Amino acid sequence: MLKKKERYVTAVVGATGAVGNEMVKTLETRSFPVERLRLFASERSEGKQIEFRDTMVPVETLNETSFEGIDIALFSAGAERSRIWAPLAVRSGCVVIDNSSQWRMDPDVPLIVPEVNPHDLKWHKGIIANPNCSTIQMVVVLKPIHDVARVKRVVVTTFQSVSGTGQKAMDELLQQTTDLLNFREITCAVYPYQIAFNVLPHIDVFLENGYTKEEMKMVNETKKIMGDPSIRVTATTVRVPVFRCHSESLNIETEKKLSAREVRALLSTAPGVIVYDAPEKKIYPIPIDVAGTDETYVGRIREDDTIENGINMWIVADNLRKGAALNAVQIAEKLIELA
Ligand code: NAP
Ligand code: 12T
Repeated sequence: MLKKKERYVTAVVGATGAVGNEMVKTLETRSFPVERLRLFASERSEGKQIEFRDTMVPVETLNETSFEGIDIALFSAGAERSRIWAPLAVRSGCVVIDNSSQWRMDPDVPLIVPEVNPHDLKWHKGIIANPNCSTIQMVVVLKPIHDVARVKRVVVTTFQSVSGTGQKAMDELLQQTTDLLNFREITCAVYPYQIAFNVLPHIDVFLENGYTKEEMKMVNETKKIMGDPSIRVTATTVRVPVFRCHSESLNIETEKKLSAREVRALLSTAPGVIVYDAPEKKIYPIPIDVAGTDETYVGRIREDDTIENGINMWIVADNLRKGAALNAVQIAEKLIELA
């Protein structure tokens, strides 16, 4: 329960990681009302400092008293750390916005995308979950369509960048690429196979049903965020040798018929969405253009005439921003608005 204040003592847990680093930048660029910034990471980062608003902030390690006096903590240090430390932070009077998969499907934890279900913030009990990156960009686009035409089923295939896995995966893609171009042997540590010049139909771990955990996050999180368990989603999630931005091919079946033109009009006024769709001018979203932006870009909007009411589209968003850091900061901004 956040109390209204002028400024908030704000923490980033996992501040040295790919997402945490983006969180610090996002707090700065959005002029978030930070009273004091506290940064946490593992013992490996002891002694490090990170720049925030022209000052160097030391990186601390976590202990039982770390969260005393902190109003808002953005967690991005893995599910295990969130499982252990988020409840403790809440007991210290802190509101936790958690980027890991630990609490997302917990019925006591709201799973929030501010453009889609800000109303669910009302029932939080201290922890608020940030959805999976691939799910966030998809629901931002599905919501306005669902509101007018009811989405019955979605078939999604993702093309996910390595930054989704973290800093080590970005290093691995760069290292493998330079090694291959210099005729050197490569090593695989983060991914099971070479990721440079390759494509892997495997994100997160495989489950009993033959799907990956990433695919099932898209299925289950979409229903929870949209507040409609009847929406059927089937996903194939694929890792591609791209540093930043996830792309997705969506096939959407609606109850009510929508033309491609109507979908284009609908999405062009939707919050957080930019329609970038003029195939005759070779205009469609691509990761290198979308990297560093805040919106979900939509192109290739066209009717699927193999089913009654079907639409195909291609969407791209920056997974470290809207897929992670930005969405978390937007949740914090909404909380402040409601405080
Ligand atoms: P990353 O680059 O590997 O960074 C991990 C961060 O966690 C680092 O700051 C690391 O600190 C810290 N950490 C590790 N062990 C710790 C410990 N014992 N105590 C405190 N801090 C510890 O990974 P990332 O890509 O930023 O992802 C981090 C988290 O965000 C994961 O939970 C991931 O699932 C989640 N995530 C969510 C989305 C999403 O879909 N919304 C997208 C990407 C990631 P050191 O530098 O000291 O090791
Ligand atoms: N394995 O937060 O590897 O559920 O791209 C996000 C991204 C888990 C998550 C990835 C992952 C998550 C990845």
